Amino acid sequence: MSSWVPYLQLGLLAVTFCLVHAGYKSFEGYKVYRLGIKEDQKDILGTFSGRRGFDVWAKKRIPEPQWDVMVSPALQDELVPFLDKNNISHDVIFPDVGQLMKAEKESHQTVTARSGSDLFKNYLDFDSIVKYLNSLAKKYKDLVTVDKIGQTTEGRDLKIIKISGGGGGKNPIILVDAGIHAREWVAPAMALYIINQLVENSTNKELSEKVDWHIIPVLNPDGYQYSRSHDRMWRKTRSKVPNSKCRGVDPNRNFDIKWGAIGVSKHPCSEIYLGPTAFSEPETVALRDYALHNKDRVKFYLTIHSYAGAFIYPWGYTKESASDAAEMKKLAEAASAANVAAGGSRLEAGNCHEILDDIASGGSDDWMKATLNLTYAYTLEMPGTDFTMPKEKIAKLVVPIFEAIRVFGQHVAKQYG
Ligand code: 0X9
Ligand code: ZN
Repeated sequence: MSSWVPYLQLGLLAVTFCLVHAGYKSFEGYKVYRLGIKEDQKDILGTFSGRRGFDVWAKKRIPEPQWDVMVSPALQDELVPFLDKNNISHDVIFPDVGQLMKAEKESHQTVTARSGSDLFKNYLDFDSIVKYLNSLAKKYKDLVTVDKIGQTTEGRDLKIIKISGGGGGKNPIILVDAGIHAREWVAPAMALYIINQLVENSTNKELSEKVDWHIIPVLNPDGYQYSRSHDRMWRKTRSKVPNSKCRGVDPNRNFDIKWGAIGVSKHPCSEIYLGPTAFSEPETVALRDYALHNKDRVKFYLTIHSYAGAFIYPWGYTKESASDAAEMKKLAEAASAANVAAGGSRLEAGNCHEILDDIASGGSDDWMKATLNLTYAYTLEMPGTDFTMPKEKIAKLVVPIFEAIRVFGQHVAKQYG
């Protein structure tokens, strides 16, 4: 056998390996720490926020103030002694994010939904989601319309599904979006289940008789697809940022409500980069214009995220609650109770500071409430332990939460219908 054959074999092996793993960020050696943060320690840790390799996955105030932070191998050696020196408690909750990603990737195959029940067995890619919406429009012509509200940076259509069982275009609108943050995959799954139940389950017919539901199941499809193909932890849009090698803007820091005031980063490489200007992103512009266009009819706004397990209401840019917070809290508690009664885990209800122990300006919830003068604007943070919720658990989560959504629908019908 000639001596170059083993090299050729090795080369082929390397090419195969590269093709299989081409461009998919491995996250090998990345760890997730759960930090116990006291009020006076937040500023100290501020020096790390916005740095490359320091990615806050979630903050929670209840039961104890805590931050879940993914840290790159390079930063771990710097961070751990820093935490010890400043008496900040830290537990490793995921010792190797690479393993987490691998396990998830193996279990998620791209699927095309053929029927309603396929929907919740996996996380659908954006094309399959659009196909499902179009199939509903074709099958339920009197109930469903599918439209586009704009186009993303990469040229994808931003799809909206409108579900209306009456009212001749005059009913109050419940406006729902999901997937503004790319990696929060269970959020579009929740939106799809809401759509499925409103359209395909005839026992829910009355929910769309006095109320129209306008739902954008994936508000950031460029990011969503990128998180499926390249970087599972991608959060932002995929726009080019002037004078930076990093891409993307956090769309939930990009709305023109106290834009840039707090809880944002001006660094384009940060996960919470606010963008070069307010409404710099085609995705936030599309939602803004759609809402303004329907200003008189939109009475309720819900934006779906993960994974703090709560209903959050404005304001998000200050520790203060909106003046009508009592109404928002009461309704959210009723919705939460319905979820629990159906077997779901408790969803807390409170303002951003109360729930997340954190505030941030430029969010869609605050903008909607202030601009459309709404009483009800909520962020639903789906429950979970991280972004890689096993696909087998989707149904167990979304089915009871639909009962919370039902409470919202019934309330809007009663109050505005
Ligand atoms: O920080 C956010 O954008 C949301 N949490 S997440 O972990 N999904 O990123 C919370 C948004 C709460 N609302 C405002 N801050 N306006
Ligand atoms: Zn989010």
